[in-house]
Amino acid sequence: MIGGPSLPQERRVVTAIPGPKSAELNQRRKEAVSAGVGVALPAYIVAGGGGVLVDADGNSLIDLGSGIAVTSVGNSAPAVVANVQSQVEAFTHTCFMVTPYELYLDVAERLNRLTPGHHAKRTALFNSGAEAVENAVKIARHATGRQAVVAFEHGYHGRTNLTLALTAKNMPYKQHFGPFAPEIYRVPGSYPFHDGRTGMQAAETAIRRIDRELGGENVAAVIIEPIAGEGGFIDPASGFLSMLAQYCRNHGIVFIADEVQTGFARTGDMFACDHEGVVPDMMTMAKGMAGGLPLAAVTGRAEIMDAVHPGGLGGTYGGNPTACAAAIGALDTIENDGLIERAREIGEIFYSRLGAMAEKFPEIGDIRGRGAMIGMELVEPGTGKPNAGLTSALAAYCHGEGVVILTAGTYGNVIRFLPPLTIPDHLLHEGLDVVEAGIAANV
Ligand code: PLZ
Repeated sequence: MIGGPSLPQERRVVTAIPGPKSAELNQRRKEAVSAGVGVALPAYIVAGGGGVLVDADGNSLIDLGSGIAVTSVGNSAPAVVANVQSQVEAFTHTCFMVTPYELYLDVAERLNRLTPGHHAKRTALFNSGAEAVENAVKIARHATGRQAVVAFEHGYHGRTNLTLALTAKNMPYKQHFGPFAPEIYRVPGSYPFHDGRTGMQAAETAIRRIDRELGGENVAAVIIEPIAGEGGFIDPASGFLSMLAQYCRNHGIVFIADEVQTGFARTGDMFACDHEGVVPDMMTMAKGMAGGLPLAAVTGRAEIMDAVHPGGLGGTYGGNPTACAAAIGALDTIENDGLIERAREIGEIFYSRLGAMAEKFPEIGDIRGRGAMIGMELVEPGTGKPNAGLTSALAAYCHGEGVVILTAGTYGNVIRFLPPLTIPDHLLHEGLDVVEAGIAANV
């Protein structure tokens, strides 16, 4: 089946979801795939494009998740497909560390130009968000000669050993997987809905903790997601990030923005840092960069990135030529199709529709985020306690009705919306109609 934007842009439910063919495949999964790999909605996909995913039973689902913020340019975006096709016909792999190729340079130059700040920059390419984060920490430690790394409450940075140490939440990520990498310290971030503090107050608390417990001169890096993703789409109060960045500058600490989830037009800016004009020393990127192919990057100040000895960074597949070709296709699509603007429009639709729902349902405690990265925190009316039960019931309802939505949050009580930026308005509205009916059916 051919996917891409020419797929009919409709929700079409022709069987139970998952239907009989998916159920059969899911049985095979249980017998072949480790039980440790979870699945949110076992509808097996055969095609995707625009704002839909088509499953093995012929259901057409509205995609409000983009495979966790990856297919921002839509599945099988034409420029991604064309670039990948011509690249796989030319050559599929040489290993950049053995015999290099121009596409890697194209991506590096593009990222050096697109990321915030006009200083000299360098880039290194990897395969996954976690691998980018690992390398960012390695580079920061090497460049500063220091060891301590500061991460935040509700932070998420991956599932490898070092990145699990940086990740805050135990279940399901860390449970029984320790011991974790040393020299990682966690401090409170800014969570306006819960802490009620201004950005400056929250930053002062974090900075006091760093000063008191570590001493700024011992810290190699501070790593933060400009909007916490897995932790619950937590948008820090304004001023928080800039004050933290300033503290890092004053103490020679490498300020790393983990834009793996927020990057590449998702938040209505090319990067979430752009919103407040924050210029990080280093940025980690992946997901939305390559239209669905696995590619990740670390871009940072030239003097930090070049501090590492030649041969100190690398990996067999990092910057794979096919993934680089896909990235060029995805970045062209973002720029040529005005997807940054489109993310803002999508955000306006979400805010107006969810705002109207919040008037009716006291269970909607908070609506937050930017652009096409919108979270809805569900609470128990009266007490304001996290309502994880309603959150999972709502997700299950939407899945059954052919709308793919994802949950998030330290307390499991956030519905997060991450539609492809190519989704048409009518599907957004129809998806939100289903969300509204799902809340009404479960309160
Ligand atoms: N940093 C900010 O959001 C990945 C995780 C899904 P990888 N988020 C999705 C899951 O349950 O495993 C993520 C992120 C931020 C780093 C990562 C890690 O990126 O490509 O999954 O390794």
